[in-house]
Amino acid sequence: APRVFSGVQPTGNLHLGNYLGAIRKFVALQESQDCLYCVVDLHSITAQLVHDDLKGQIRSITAAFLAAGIDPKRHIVFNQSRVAAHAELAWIFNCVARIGWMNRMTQFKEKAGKDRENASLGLLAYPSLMAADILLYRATHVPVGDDQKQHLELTRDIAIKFNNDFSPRIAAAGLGTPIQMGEETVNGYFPITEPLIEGEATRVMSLKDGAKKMSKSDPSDLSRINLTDDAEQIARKIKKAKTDPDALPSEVKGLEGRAEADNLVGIFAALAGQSKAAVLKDFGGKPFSEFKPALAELAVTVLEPITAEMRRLTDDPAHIDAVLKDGGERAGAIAEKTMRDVKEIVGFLQ
Ligand code: AQP
Repeated sequence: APRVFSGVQPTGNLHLGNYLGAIRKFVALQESQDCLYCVVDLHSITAQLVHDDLKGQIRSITAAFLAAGIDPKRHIVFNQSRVAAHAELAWIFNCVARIGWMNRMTQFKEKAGKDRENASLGLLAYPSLMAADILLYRATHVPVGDDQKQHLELTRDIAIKFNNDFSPRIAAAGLGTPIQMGEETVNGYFPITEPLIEGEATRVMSLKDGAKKMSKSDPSDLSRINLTDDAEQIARKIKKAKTDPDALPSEVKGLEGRAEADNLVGIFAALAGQSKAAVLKDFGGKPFSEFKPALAELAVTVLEPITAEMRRLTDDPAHIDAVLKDGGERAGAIAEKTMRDVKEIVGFLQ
């Protein structure tokens, strides 16, 4: 059966990129799918070990999930470290994945920087833990931003290698199910997960540099719109966003080579639920001095109710903690069954 899994790291203020690229899609998918949404706290200590207020960050991401409209009763909302099987399956996947696969990850190269020898082993193994997050629930679909595409390919590689290497054992244990691999159907244990990277805002760029993605860790707060920003801050950041001096083009083709313009039009389109072409139909030929206030107004209209609800929820940490505890218990029950199967397949005594 189809199942959706996705995670967000509790590493700082959520921004518009996280919202449009991920969280908003989580909300849309819950109407038709069985979903697990996870605050991936184990991932958050890979790049930086010590955090000032990790508990507060975990609660804040959970509040954003709920404020955006995720229903924790119909679906599962939990924090990763509560279900020990994530780390357990990640260990097995560390032995499935090859070091070469990890060394090729662009996120590792970017986050490790020049001093690669000094990056944590966890940062290198990050995609293996991510594969465990997804495959522990045998999730078939993962909504993410474009930056996670390579990691999801690696999740598929891990599932394929596990299914192949253990193929006779999977069959002997009677644990094989038909797995769709492109045109082919094979017998395996783990599904070959499909990334869901669609729409006009799969990669929201920095407001200060159209070549860099909007990111929590950018030192300039003007580079991003945080989900905690108020109307005035949002308007100011959009006003100060980098652009070129030309008017907006009337066709999408005209955005080529104009990264900043393309980004702002893409943000408008995603917020309005329109295509870029439709946005340019309205704004083609108009200067940024006209487009920017309209974008600011739209951003405030969409984000303000979420921000207000997030604030209300974070004032009641006991409620958030109860949601995470309940979600953790339900996730744990699914995970336990998978780990029993995996231990049987690998051949551990249990
Ligand atoms: N700029 C973005 N545009 C679209 N989607 C994005 N995502 C992140 N940035 C953008 C998506 O948000 C989800 C959660 O991300 P995460 O917190 O798990 O990891 P991240 O990609 O490392 O987020 P940041 O904000 O960029 O943090 P730093 O600065 O630490 O690198 C994912 O689905 C991601 O694709």
